[in-house]
Amino acid sequence: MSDKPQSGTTRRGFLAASTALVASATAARAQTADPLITEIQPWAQGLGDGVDATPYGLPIKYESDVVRRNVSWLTADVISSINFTPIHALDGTITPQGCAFERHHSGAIELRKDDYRLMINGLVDQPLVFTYADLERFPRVTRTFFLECAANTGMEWAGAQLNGSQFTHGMIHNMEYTGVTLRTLLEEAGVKPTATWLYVEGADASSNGRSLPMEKALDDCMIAFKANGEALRMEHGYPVRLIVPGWEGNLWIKWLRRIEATDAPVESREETSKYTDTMADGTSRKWTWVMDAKSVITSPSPQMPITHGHGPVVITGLAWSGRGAITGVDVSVDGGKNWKPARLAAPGQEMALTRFYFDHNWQGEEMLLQSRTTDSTGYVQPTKTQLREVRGVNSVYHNNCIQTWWVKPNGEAENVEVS
Ligand SMILES: Nc1nc2c(c(=O)[nH]1)N[C@H]1C(S)=C(S)[C@@H](COP(=O)(O)O)O[C@H]1N2
Ligand SMILES: [Mo]
Repeated sequence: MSDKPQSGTTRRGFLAASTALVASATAARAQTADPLITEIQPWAQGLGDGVDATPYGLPIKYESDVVRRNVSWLTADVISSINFTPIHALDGTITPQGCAFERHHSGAIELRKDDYRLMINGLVDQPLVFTYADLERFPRVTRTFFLECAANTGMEWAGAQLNGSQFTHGMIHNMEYTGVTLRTLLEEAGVKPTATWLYVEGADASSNGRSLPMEKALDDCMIAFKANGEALRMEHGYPVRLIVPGWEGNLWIKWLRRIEATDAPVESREETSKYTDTMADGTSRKWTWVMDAKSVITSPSPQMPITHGHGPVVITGLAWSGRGAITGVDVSVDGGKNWKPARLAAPGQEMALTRFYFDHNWQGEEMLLQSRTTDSTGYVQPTKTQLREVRGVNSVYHNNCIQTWWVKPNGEAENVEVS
């Protein structure tokens, strides 16, 4: 990053002018007399913890605010509820399991590997029951995917509502999954040609039973038993969950217990009525499984104000598409009037989160920060106005519109809408 002062301003002059702000105008300090450098600090005057202090490490106490949070008024209780990933405070693309959002219909259950069974029945040559140990013996794959709840950003349809990217966009996580392809197991059972659908359900009381088209099941679905290299956490479906890349989270059955091959969707057993999209004309559409391209600036944002004063600021965020890979992200600092391309931290991966960075020189002016992504199908993320023209304001699910953060001269940010 450039260390040069803005043209027309000397560094010294600029520093003097920005007395209200704590930090310097550049990304590094000129002072070498800092006591944190010149004096021996307490942590260098004794010994640290031994290697056995924490057999399984947790984040250091100074990071204790980087946690999942829920919004108490959103659901009646915490059993059938949802919380949010602290995406505002994370970087990179992998979501640590310990702060990856949870959505349960009847609570998270404790299921031992020894008690785990997965049944495949219905239109198959041979109904089968797999133990956990059986699953470990099939050829294995490892792939990274995002999971987004269809309700993510759902509170924002009628107006800017929640103050923080954690709450507006945090019903998402992105993990590296290890397991077996669903195709491998379906072939093992010998799925009949007449089987065009699967009915998939979990071992929890809600079962979260869902119908899944066979085409998708054979294409890229997985049965996962590891996430980010370790066992799934209880809240994410330990010991085994279904992975449905690019499709809405409710199909990703946790504590997966049964897969029934059928020749039609099993509507009567589903909560289909819950997962429909209200349109502007009052009609509803259902089975909108794919998550369209979407992006959000995670910092600066309401929970991540600019506290370091004028000068270089790293604007960063996440982009994803259920239809393919992210090919680009543009950032606007003026509410969508002008756009400039952001840097992708790495080339977009299919159906996985992509991190973007936009290096900006901020001189304390108000900003209306927006990001707009494009995916490999050529689809461009819509504005809120464009989305409302089609979907109205009475929807809950599938809100993938461009988000605006208003950054004020003092560095604080607020969730707003621009017309
Ligand atoms: N068995 C079971 N699977 C389930 C659910 C559930 O309540 N029970 N909730 C679904 C919904 S609506 C979502 S968004 C995702 C959330 O996954 P997570 O808790 O790992 O974030 O799990 C899905 N799978
Ligand atoms: Mo969901």
